[in-house]
Amino acid sequence: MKKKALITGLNGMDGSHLADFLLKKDYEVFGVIKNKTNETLTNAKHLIGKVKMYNADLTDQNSLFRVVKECEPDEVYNLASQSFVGDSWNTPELTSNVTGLGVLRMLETIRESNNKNIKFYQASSSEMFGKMVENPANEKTQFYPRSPYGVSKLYGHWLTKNYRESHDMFAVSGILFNHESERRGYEFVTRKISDGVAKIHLGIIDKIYLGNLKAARDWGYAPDYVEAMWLMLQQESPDDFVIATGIVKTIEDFLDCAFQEIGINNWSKYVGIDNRYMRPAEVDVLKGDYSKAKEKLGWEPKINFENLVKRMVKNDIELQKKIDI
Ligand code: F7E
Repeated sequence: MKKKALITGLNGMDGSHLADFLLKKDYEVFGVIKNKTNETLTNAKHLIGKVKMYNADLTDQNSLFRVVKECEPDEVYNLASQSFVGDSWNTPELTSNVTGLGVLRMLETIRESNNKNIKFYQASSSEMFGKMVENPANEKTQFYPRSPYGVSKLYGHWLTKNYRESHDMFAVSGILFNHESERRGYEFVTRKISDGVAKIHLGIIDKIYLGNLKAARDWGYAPDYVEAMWLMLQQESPDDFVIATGIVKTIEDFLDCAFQEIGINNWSKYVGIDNRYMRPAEVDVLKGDYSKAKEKLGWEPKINFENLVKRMVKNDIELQKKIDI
């Protein structure tokens, strides 16, 4: 019998990559999508006919009960969230409800289901380290979130640990550092840059407006990271893992690399600063130590920073060319 996996946030970057990965592993895949219509299906369009999709929501407990009852999964990957940090100051209550309490609803759904062996993966985030009291951060590093998003993720993280310890559930958290791909949402800085650079290259716009260019992140490639999620659920016992590359680059480094892809070495006249994109409390730097994942899961990142940027810019140039036709 095929193993069954349920993914919340199927239509997101990670959800769609994870579905691709699990289908290759011959899983039967089910996915939760919020407000599912043909128009809202972006990253999951190619999964129509391959993945059974449910219109459900992390803010609606009964919708989750119904989905789990119907698909009877062996593994649940909770990837849905309000994931844009910048917006979490504007919508703190919504963010707490989806990104924080949504985890509680999913855990309760599993706890109340007939199958006591469901394995649960929670998408924790490096944003929980925020101000970084230790650099690089590992699984034992103290948390210091700097946004309503980070605080909500921390609630979900501790709750996952608590359900593991209280109810003997196989519940794990992957503390994933920033990861990007050609499917990244346009509000995130990497996609904003790759899309902007593609448009500058094709003469569609002449400038990109950004916020803090000095911020530094540990950026990996999303398809590499979904493999780590799966590996965590294949272990003998549940445990939490940091997933990162250990390499830190600034937004300026990303700009250097992206503009080089279109033959521009000095991008200063193509980039403007707009204070609207500055955050009330910034996370200056994030760097992860993935040695536990390397040792116990045998996981390592495959695609490096330069390759990641190249892929994103190339993809956006191709996309723009198609739109122009
Ligand atoms: O910002 C700076 C901004 O929005 C990165 C999510 O997946 O990773 C992601 O969160 C940095 C910040 O991602 C712009 O101030 C400058 O320092 O791409 P971002 P994020 O906040 O790191 C973590 C691990 C998650 O869990 C999240 O869900 O870039 N920055 N100028 C800008 N950021 C944006 N968005 N737009 C700008 O114009």
